[in-house]
Amino acid sequence: MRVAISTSSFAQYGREPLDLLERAGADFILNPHGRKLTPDEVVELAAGCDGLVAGTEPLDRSVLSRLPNLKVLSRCGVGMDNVDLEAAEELGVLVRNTPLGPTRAVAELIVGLAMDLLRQVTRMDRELRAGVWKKRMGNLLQGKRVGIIGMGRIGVAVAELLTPFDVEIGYADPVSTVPGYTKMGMEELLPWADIVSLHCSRTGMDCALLDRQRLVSMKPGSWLINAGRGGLVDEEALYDLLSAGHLAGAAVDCFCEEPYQGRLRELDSVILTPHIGSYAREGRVRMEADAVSNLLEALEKTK
Ligand code: 8YV
Repeated sequence: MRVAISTSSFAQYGREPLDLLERAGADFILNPHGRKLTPDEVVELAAGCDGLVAGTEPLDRSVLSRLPNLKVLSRCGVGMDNVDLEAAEELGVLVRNTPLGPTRAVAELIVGLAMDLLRQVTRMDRELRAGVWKKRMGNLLQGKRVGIIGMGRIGVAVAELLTPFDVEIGYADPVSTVPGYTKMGMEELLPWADIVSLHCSRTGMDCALLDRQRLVSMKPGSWLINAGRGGLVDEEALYDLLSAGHLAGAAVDCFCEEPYQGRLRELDSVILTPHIGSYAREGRVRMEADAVSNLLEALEKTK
């Protein structure tokens, strides 16, 4: 049995997932580039493999159809927007993901980013290193209205972690209803919230969920956090609204194009991180072990 691991970093904080593969008698090959692979690189890496432990690289029909031996695609992560699920089904490839590992890691990151935005920690750190000693006035999290878009596992974890800060929590979700928090439509939530945080998938969306019009409808002086998915936010419109001061700040962890090279890097009111929502060691180790167990369990089914 041959397994390719295309996710950009794997087993760096514990050998457990590789031990699991070895014990199952699998030959495995790791992503040699340490970055997100291109479609051709995925095909090259996974040629002849029965299983793939995948990251966020594109796994569309053109890639999957060039991997005729592939039986199982196991995402090391929760988001499935990079996988063409229809093509996988048609091609007889079983698909799995790891919904539990990233939850707490992303939720804790959101709390940190919210605090950082409100107190401008990263901005003053940058200034101080550049020789500028300037005390910027911040804001309290207490009393703020937090609007969560997408109230799945991660959205709920964010709401639970923020509740002790004495904030008001509203959420928009087309499917879930979660008792204890105020459900509202997106058009109502955006002008209402002081802080908006995105926790939904991009699957099935052709354009940004927060397009220019919706970003304009956000409350003046509010903050946006996107550690959900790149492409949920129109990055050009976000740049314009931050530059114009309509939005006070934004924290962006996921981008349309990764690695991100765009203009948001010019703005002091933005915190930028390289898609590290799930990069808390404890959660990551669990995700990797889950991804391998899911892969082995599914491969067993195909026998
Ligand atoms: C990446 C994520 O998948 O869970 C997700 O959907 O975006 C991240 O956890 C992961 O870092 C890639 O291996």
